[in-house]
Amino acid sequence: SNPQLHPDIEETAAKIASMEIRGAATIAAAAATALRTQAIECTAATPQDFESTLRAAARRLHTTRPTAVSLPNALRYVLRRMAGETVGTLRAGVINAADEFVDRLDRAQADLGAVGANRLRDGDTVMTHCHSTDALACIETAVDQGKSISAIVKETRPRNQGHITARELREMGVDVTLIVDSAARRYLNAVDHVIVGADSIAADGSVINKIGTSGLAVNARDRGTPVMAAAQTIKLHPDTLTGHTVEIEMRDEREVIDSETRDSIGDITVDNPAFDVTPPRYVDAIITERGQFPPESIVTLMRELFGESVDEPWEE
Ligand code: RUB
Repeated sequence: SNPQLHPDIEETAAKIASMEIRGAATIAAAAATALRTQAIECTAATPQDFESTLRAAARRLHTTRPTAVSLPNALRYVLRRMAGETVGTLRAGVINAADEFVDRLDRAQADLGAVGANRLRDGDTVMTHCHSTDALACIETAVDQGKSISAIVKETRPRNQGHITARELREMGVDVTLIVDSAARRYLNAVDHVIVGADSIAADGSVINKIGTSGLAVNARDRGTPVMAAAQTIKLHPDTLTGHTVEIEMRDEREVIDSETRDSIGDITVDNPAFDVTPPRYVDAIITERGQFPPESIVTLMRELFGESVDEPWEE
């Protein structure tokens, strides 16, 4: 723990780790907002102290969850704009960057929603997995355009984020059917599009998203049902341009079984990976605020946005 850090940093980090704050876009916005608070409240007397406090805050936020690249991309966006000769200009740089980041996030989601909605026709049925604000933006825009949409919503064990999706779709006026994850294949014949979000998109077009996405995509391909991944460009993982793979978060076994069940089963291993990797050949389109892309061509957009080098401005 670092005594200079504002309590909001620790609180935001704890909420991201416990998933009270969750979903790649929401995590990114919360991290940028926490850095903004740190900048406003920072009592550092020198520009050096200010910068190192902000970097320490970013490091703390960075260690919470490893898979959603929107988190480091948010920290990068804000810290790169921390420039100037005085504490005042550094502070203003961080505040403006955080505001701009959150604003761009909102606009990107709205623009992406319009791109994704073009693929949906009146009367279509979609299948969802987990809870993705980018995926929901596509459906909401289609509904706003007057299209009638139905949804088959997978509950998404072990954390049941499908319940959040079911409620939000119902509030949009979508006709919702909730199913257990293992029932997905049975319903795919009646589905026009599988729509998922992403925590990261790799340079080869692989989609890293909630565990179960890859099995769903393989089943959808077998049935001829198109799969779209709604992912604004902060989900593009720049490290993968140089061959890095995306770390898959492993979570606590207590999300899977309670301690009583654990005791009655006895000495076994319980694994709880939070995400998986869907190869590009099972994904029909990646929907971004810059348009829709076949997964194999996403690398061109990544090079344009990130170049080949990725810095880690939170390191000293
Ligand atoms: C959430 C998840 C979502 C993506 C995209 O996982 O996999 O599909 O984060 O969400 P978790 P969004 O619940 O473990 O955070 O489109 O809102 O960024």
